[in-house]
Amino acid sequence: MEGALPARERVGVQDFVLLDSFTSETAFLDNLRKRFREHLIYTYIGTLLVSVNPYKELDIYSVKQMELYQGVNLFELPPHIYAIADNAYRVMCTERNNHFILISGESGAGKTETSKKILQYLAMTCPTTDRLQTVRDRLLLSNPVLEAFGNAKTLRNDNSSRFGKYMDIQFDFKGAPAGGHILSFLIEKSRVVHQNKGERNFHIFYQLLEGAEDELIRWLGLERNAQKYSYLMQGKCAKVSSINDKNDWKTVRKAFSVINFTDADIEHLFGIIASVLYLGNIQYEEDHRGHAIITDGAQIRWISKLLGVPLSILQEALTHKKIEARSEELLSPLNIELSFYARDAVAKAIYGRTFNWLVNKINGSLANTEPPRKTVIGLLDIYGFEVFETNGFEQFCINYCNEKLQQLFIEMTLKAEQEEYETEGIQWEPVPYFNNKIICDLIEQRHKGIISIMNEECMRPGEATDLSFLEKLEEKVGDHPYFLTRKLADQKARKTIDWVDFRLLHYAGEVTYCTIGFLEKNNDLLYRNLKEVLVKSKNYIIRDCFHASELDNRKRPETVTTQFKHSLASLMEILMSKEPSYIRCIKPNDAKESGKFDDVLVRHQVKYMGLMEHLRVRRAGFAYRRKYEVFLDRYKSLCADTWPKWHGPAIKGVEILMKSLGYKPDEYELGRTKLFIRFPRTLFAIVDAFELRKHQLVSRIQAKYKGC
Ligand code: AD9
Ligand code: MG
Repeated sequence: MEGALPARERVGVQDFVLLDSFTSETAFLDNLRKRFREHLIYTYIGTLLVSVNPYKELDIYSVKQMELYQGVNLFELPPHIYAIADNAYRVMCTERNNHFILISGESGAGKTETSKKILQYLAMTCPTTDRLQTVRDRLLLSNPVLEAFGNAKTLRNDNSSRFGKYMDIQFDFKGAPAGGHILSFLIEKSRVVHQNKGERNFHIFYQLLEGAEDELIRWLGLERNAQKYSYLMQGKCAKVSSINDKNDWKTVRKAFSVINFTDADIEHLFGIIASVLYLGNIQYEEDHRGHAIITDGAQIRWISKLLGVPLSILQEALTHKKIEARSEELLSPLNIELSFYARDAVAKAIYGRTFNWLVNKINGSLANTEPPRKTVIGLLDIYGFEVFETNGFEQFCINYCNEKLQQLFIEMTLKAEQEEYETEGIQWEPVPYFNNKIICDLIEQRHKGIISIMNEECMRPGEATDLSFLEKLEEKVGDHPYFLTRKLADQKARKTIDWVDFRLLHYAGEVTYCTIGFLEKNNDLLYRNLKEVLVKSKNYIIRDCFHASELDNRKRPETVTTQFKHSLASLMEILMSKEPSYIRCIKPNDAKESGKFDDVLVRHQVKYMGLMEHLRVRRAGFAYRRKYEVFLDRYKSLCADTWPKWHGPAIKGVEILMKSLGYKPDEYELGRTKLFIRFPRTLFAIVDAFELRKHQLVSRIQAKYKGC
């Protein structure tokens, strides 16, 4: 616990609400820096937790620490993610409602680490039985598997999540983890065939080559040297000092057995992974007519074996395209460029769909077979906002996703909170804030947004190009204050944008996107004859992933951004129906160095995350609110006048109850339908004692009956 003044000067305050000059950004930053220097990486703003990535192992995640935070009121111990997790868990158990923990921050800020530690905390501290132990292990071990297949080294983060993940941990009525469910969002498939300099493909490829048993490597016909595989060497950095692929392979292998993967599953799964590597090594040459032919048959023979598809048909599909002319189907030979396109498209498609298969398989092993009475804690860990020297379609999707989460945060905290004070008739001085809805609309609005414009261009195959898309953008959203292209920049005498680029002013900063590849990636087409080959594959994972129904030409598949937009919209709905906790992760420097606190970088994040505004609302507002009836029902036993039943109006009963609990009039407000408490610490302390007494009583009764 932090002591009096000298300590406060050294280590700052553990809740920003307690800062003397709480409106000053500099004071906020000073406090964060002071604490960071003392390895105190967590600080509250009320019930929101701010976390600064230490970039080094701290001794604050031990089992002892976990025990310390168990069942303890949020404000009694130094701020910690365990306190947030424990609080969500306890409220879930006592109020029987669903929760989610939103972990946000830019790439490398520490979201994935945080989400893993929270899962560990919940798995370790919740009650369990032998049967549930398996569920617990599966929940924990789903992480290394998904990270192996869905994370990669980028310039921002050596273990960057390249997919979005929302995981529900389901609890039974006793509060024991009884199952789970994972939703994954848009994996960055393009990484399979291309990586920028200094980046890697997904971890699993390197883990397989480094760590797999000789027998498996031989069966797959692979060589251990990553340099041999074109898809692994685009970024020229197969080895990363912070990553131990060999050890990680062992973890993944163990996880597979716990998640109930059979030997056949493993063979088929790695048959696909190896096929991707072979695809990347396929080279073409031109025959005398300018048609592509495959240079060396070795790779394709392996693919044919591992995917269980006839060699000749596969060969044909990788060098031809099927065209439907009237009622006839014709095979038209491809040139070299289009053959490479077809090759990469298969590699991306089989990897992307295998990833989804993996998520489904894990979900199968986490499925809860208990009766339905259960509550959940959802953990959201997505790819963070990112900016590189060149930003493409992938960054556009990732940053759009981050805009949506920022919007959710604003909606559920700043906006909803202030609106509630107004509707409840509580005296309130509005706190202004930047609402990024305007940027979300620019991207996703029907008919007028960037996604709609992109989709329209995708409907004009053969005519539309990335440049015509850019022109349409200029025409339709050119005058939007958060959008800029060179043409428009020229008019404003700013020429820093290239002619193929457009720029968005995101909530987290400006990003210049290069339009090259946007339409192709949005369409995500796979030639029909390639699909036909895959549908007939003897590899059952591939067969599960490619259905014959896709061959029906009349059905136009949804574009990638449309699917993404819909899945984000349903995620928002899922989250909005639950009680939130927030963890805002901050990246202290761009060099991934421990102990370095870059003031400019941190200040920027504090600003764009709306932390100052959040602090202002928290400081002036009320941390706790409940409908009178709910509050009374829950706490009536704490006061003789309201127990066992209160007969008058609920508001009156609450007033009496609050007085009897020793609350002063300025510590709470009575709204139209709800009670608002500024700092509910006293209440929590009393309730904790009350819960403990209740728990002891129940245990005693149970013990008594057990003895009968
Ligand atoms: V991205 O959006 O997926 O690119 P994240 O998930 O925000 O990003 P991640 O959790 O992967 O970042 O953290 C990046 C690295 O910072 C980790 O690999 C660790 O080396 C380091 N890190 C993050 N949090 C902690 C921590 N609490 N303690 C020690 C940490 N190291
Ligand atoms: Mg991550």
